[in-house]
Amino acid sequence: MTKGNLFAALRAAFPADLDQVAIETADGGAPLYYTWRDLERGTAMLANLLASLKLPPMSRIAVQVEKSVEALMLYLAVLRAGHVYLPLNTAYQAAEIEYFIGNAEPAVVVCSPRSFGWMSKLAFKRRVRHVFTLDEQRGGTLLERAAQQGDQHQPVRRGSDDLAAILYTSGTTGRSKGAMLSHGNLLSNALVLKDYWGWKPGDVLIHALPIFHVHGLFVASHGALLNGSRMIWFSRFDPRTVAARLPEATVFMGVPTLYVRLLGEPALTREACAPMRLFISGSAPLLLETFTDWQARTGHTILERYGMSETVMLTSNPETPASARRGGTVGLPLPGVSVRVRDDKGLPLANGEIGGVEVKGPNVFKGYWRMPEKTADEFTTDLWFKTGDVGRFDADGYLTIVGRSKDLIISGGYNVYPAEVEGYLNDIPGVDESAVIGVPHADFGEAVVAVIVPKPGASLDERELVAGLKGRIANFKVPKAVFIVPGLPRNAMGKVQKNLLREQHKGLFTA
Ligand code: MLC
Ligand code: AMP
Repeated sequence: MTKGNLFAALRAAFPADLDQVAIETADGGAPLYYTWRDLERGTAMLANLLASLKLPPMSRIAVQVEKSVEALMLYLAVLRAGHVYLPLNTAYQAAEIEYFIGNAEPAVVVCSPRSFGWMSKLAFKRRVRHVFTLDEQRGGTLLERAAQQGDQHQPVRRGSDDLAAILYTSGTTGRSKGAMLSHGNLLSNALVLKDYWGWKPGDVLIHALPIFHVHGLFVASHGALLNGSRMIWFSRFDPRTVAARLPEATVFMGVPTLYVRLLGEPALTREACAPMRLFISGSAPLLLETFTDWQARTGHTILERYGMSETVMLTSNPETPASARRGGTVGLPLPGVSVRVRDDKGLPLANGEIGGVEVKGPNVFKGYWRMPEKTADEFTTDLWFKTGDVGRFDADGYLTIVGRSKDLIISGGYNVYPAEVEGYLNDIPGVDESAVIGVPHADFGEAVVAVIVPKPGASLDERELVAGLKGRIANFKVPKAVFIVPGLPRNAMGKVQKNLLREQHKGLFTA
């Protein structure tokens, strides 16, 4: 079953009655209803457009567009046509995009019409032959061209090891790495989750996450598609409108920030949540406080699971019984996925002991795009992937993530690598050095904070520093606070003691 094109497996799960509604938009204004037949025809036309371009097999199709049902169809069409999908966060700025295009060498770029000027310039410079546009209102050249194509298309044959998508994840040092995920990686994980989370006939998913990362693109979309389930589709998360639609849904997936914001919504009541079957959280640690507040307020126990771009989902709390879901833990390894905890020397640790989390299984990616050395660094000699997360198992096999060995901040479910932000800060005239840290934040979980040392004689202004970064890097990486200091604390080896800075600033955003 895990053999072959992922699109074909998703298509096989469409309901027999293709005229049922598959996706309903819910952003205010008149809703749009997309039937399963619309998905079938729309993805065929887009796949035919890609086929008409006569691209080499498994070309990369890089996409930076606002969330829309057509953007989801584009993803499915890329799979259907046998090419490789490369989604890009809409927050990324030109300098960040230039790197991805240079590294991935896509054959096609799809961007929003308002980015076409700069995007086409840098794409053509990198010899990308085709740049299309797509906006949230079904406008742009992509759909104009697809409208001229036939609506029948035979999915291209693909093996389970063939690449389906490349997801860029930042590196602890240096540049982002493209995690290569195969059709088999994605399908095996989707099938396991369908079973493990007990997807049922009649389930309805509220889809309110972005579709350029694992959570919204794979876990949520594949889950609904593979179950032939209707989606209520929000192009952006708004707690008020999402809470208003809960009575019509059965499954919701969110990063912890979404749960925190929903708890601030008076319409989130036990009655509103009565038809709901499952609330799933992941991408960042869910505070125990949010877990228990949610239980008290809605009567539902959030199911927390753990995953990453390189491995899709690794562990999950059980769907049934709800009482087996343990707050503060990420649950048990998924069926077919092996997870172990080892110490720095690679020795296995007993339950209760804290060490590096490693994983093996059909979900684990094929390596980093054109970076064999980096790939080798991230695997043990016996070929387990080192997640960079630190955790412990308890006696019942539940995993708790207690920290990260990678210097990573997760803010509202987005990853920020301090080294990357420090690099941009250090390039600003007058900056001698900088230390970027994550501190607790009531809404985003963690917030990015920068501590900066000016060059002798230079005068720096916090607001100008922030303004200088905006437009150069994605907004979620821009520090929420900046401190200018005469020097950074260092240990005897000369290493910056970020733990002291974290301690000093830990109360900034939690009051
Ligand atoms: C927006 N901002 C953020 C931010 N999102 N800053 C830090 N962290 C974030 N996550 C910026 C905005 O640009 C704005 O800046 C200011 O913060 C306030 O924005 P907002 O209006 O409050 O943000 P909003 O647009 O509502 O977005 C918040 C959010 C969004 C939580 C809805 O960040 C989001 O959708 N997060 C989900 C991310 C996700 O899907 N992760 C899954 C990764 S997959 P300014 O300067 O304009 O004021 C993965 C694997 C796995 O990790 O296990 O799933
Ligand atoms: P990404 O590279 O964007 O896929 O982010 C993956 C990282 O998110 C993991 O390595 C973890 O550090 C973190 N993560 C995902 N889910 C959880 C969770 N439930 N609890 C704690 N951390 C998580």
